[in-house]
Amino acid sequence: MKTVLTIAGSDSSGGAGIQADLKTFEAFGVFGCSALTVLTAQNTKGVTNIQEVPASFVREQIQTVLDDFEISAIKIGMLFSNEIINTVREIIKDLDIPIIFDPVFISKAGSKLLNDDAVENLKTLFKYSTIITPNLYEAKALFNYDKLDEESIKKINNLPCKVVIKNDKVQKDEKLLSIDTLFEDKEKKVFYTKLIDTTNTHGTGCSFSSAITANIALGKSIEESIKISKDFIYYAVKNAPNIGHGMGPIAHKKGFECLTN
Ligand code: PXL
Repeated sequence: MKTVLTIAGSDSSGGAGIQADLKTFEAFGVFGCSALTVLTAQNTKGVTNIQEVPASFVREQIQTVLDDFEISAIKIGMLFSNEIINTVREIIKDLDIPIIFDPVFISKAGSKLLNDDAVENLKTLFKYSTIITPNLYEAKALFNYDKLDEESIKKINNLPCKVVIKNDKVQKDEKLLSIDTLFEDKEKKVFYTKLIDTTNTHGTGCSFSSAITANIALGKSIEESIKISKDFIYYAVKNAPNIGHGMGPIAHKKGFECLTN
C-alpha cells in the first residue's frame, strides 16, 4: 500500500489540517502518517487558541516515520513559526520524495495560521518542493500575484517549483466557476468546476493539497492529480454534512465515492 506523510497542524473541529489530510488519504486508499506541528482549538467559526509542538518533537515525529516507512509523497501544511519551518527544511532538504507544500497563512474563517515574522521564511522551502498550492490570498502575499500582471506571472514561472493557485472565481456565460491555475514548465493550465454557493468550505484547501499528494503517490502526473483533486473537492463540498454554525466541513468519503461513480 502506498504510504504518505503529512506535516501539519491539528484542527479540533476535524475539518481541516491533519484531520482533513488523513480523511483524504483514507478516501483515496493511501496510508497516511502524520507529524503534528501545532494543536489548534478550533470550530467552524474560528481558531480560539494555538499550541505549538516543540520543534525537536516535530523533528522526531518526522524522522521516526521516515525511519520505518517507504514514504511515496509528503504534504506540508501549517508550520506556524520560524523554528518549525527551519526544522522541516533541515529534514526535507536531503530527501528525494515528492513534496506538496501548502503555504498556509489564514483559515477560511479568517484566523491567522502563521506568525507575521515567518512569511519570508516559508519561501525557503520552495526549492525543496515539487509543487506549492497557495490560495489567491497567499499568492498575493507571497509574490504579489495578479493574474493580469505579466511581471508577477514571470516571477511565478521562475520559481524552483510548480505552482497551483487555488480559489479564483470567474463568471462565464452567466455561470460562476471556481478556478485553479497551474504554472508548470512556464505554461499555464486552468482547471475549473462550477462554483457551489455554500459556506461549507472549511478544509477545502488542506484537502485539495492532500488529494494531490495521494494521487502523486499513486503515480499520477501533476496535471492529472490536480484535475482529480479539483473534482474531488467539488463533490466533497456538494455533499457536505452541513454541521456546525460557521464554515462547515466537507464530506471526504462521499466526495471520493461521487468522483469514482
Ligand atoms: O486551511 C488551512 C488550515 C491548515 N491547518 C490547520 C487549519 C487550517 C484551517 O483552518 O486549522 C490546522
